[in-house]
Order: sequence, then structure tokens, then C-alpha cells
Amino acid sequence: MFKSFHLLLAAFGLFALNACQQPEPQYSGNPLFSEPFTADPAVLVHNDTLYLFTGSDEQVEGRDGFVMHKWYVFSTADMVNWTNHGAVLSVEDFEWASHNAFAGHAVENHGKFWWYVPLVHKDPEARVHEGFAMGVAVADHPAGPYKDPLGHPIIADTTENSIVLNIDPAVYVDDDGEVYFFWGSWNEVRQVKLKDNMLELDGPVENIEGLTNFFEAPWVHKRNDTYYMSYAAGYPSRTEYATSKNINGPWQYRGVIHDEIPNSPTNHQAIVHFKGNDYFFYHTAGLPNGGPYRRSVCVDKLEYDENGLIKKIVRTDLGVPQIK
Ligand code: FUB
Repeated sequence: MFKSFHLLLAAFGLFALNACQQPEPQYSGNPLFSEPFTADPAVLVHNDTLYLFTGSDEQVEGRDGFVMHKWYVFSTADMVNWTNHGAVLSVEDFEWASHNAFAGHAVENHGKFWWYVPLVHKDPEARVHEGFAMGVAVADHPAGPYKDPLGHPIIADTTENSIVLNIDPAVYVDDDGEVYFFWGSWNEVRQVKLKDNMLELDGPVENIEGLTNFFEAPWVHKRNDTYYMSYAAGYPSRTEYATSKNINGPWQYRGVIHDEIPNSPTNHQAIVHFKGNDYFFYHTAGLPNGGPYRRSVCVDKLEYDENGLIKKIVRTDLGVPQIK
């Protein structure tokens, strides 16, 4: 009796000790990676893993202008431990393109991964305005290998009703299988349907109304029956957003969710729901030797209020906690 009481006490002691010694939660930290410089996040979830697609800033310290030749893929199952899959896509993968690997966007459809990217067109005759065009690369796995199935862009300066700077694609595959291609910069935003093959336009390019202060970087996500269109607003940019019950609008402007970033006029957001949490990805100039052309991807929590409106993002150095 006496012995078992002691055993019980010892077991309780061990339990109490364990409970006290619970390890501190781990955090992702911001920026997420100390190298390479990463910019323009896009995210998707596949098989319980979050995949992050980024551009990469290669400008040397102290010089101005974007120098961008390639895009990276990273993945995580817990928001803290990340795998760098490398620069799996680059300018060289697009025979029609010459330079400027700007902000891309990858989506899953029909069991494949479609990575839409803007680049400057090689052909001087295709450079009617700023010369940017948008093409696609496709893969069987989010981390590649990726191949351009077309050998030409899907949207270019020559596309009817395209804009002066054809960059920042955002492709949305809706629950009914319909596919929508959004893009925009320099205060202009456009939308067009894509055919089921993910490669061809399926209708006219339309203007979008109601996106107050729109500058660039549209991103569409859906929660319950509401579509959210977030975007970089003004320049230097904040992130603002609008909502609609219909992907074709009308959009109702909802205000600012993320303030300007010190030392980077761009911050290019991406929003994702992963394992029960909502995340806001963006870039800053936050590495010690960072700057407006040497940016780094960060992540913080995104929260909705009881009416489904997005609460203002609180930017942190800690980032987000580890999840199971
Ligand atoms: O990274 C180049 C350009 O800067 C992107 O396309 C824009 O969204 C802005 O982040």
C-alpha cells in the first residue's frame, strides 16, 4: 500500500515535470529565409503541404532596378520547417521571353500544377507597350519539373484590351470548375476566362470595377460563399481588398488590411487557408542587407471578424507558430 502510494506520487511528479517542461512553441521567424532573396509570394496547398512560389531578387546592394531571372519553390508541413526545392523555373524555360521574371501564380487543376508568370517578350513586334507578356509552365508535382507547353504567351501587349504593363497574374479555379485569369499593374486591372485546358482565353478581356486604389498584384480567394479580391493599393503600396458574392463582381471595397512596408514600395500579398489557419504572405526589405530590390518573403496570421471581414494584419518578427 505504502509502496504503491509512492509510485503514484512519483508518476504524478513525472507528469507535473513534463507538463512544466513543455517546449516553447517554435515560430517561423520573419523573413522566412535568410537566403536567397525572395519576392512576390504565391501559395497553394496540396497533400497536407503548403507550397510557396516566389521570385528572386538578384540586384547587387546599393543599385536600383529589379534583376530577376528565376522562381523558387519552397514547402512546409508545419509553417516552421521549410524545404527549399530550388530555382525550378527560370527565364530560359520560356523560349519566347528575354528577361524580368516578375510575380507568378501557381494553381492546381486536373491533377497538374500550372504556374502563370510574366516576362518581357523577345519579339520587338510583340512589345507594343512595356513588352510584358504572361505564359504558363506545367508540372505533375508542385515542385516541378516545369515545362512551357505552348512556346508562346497566353496574354501579351497585342491581346485586345490588355494593359500597359501586363504583369501579376492571379488564376482562380472556382468550385464549378470555371477558370478565371486576373492580372494588373499601374492602376489597371483585367479579368478573362480561361478554357478548361488552362492554356487558352475563353472570351473577351474585361475591365474590373470597384477596386478602389488598385495598383497591382490581384489575389482572389474564397471563404464560404464570399470571394475576396486583395491587391496592392497605391504606390508605395498598402494591401486593400474588396468582396463579392459573384466572381464577376460587382466588388464592394472593404479597406486597408496591411500597411506600407518600410524601405520597399512593393509588398505583394498571397492569402491561404492551411490546416485550420489563415495566413497572409507578403514580402519586405527585412533582411539585414535587404532593400526595395532585395526583398524577402514573410508570413503572418490573417483573421476574419464575425462578419467575415479581414482584420488588419499585425506584422511580426516572430512570424507564425508551428502547427501539426
Ligand atoms: O517583383 C517585380 C514586381 O514588383 C512584381 O511583379 C510586383 O507585384 C511587385 O512586387
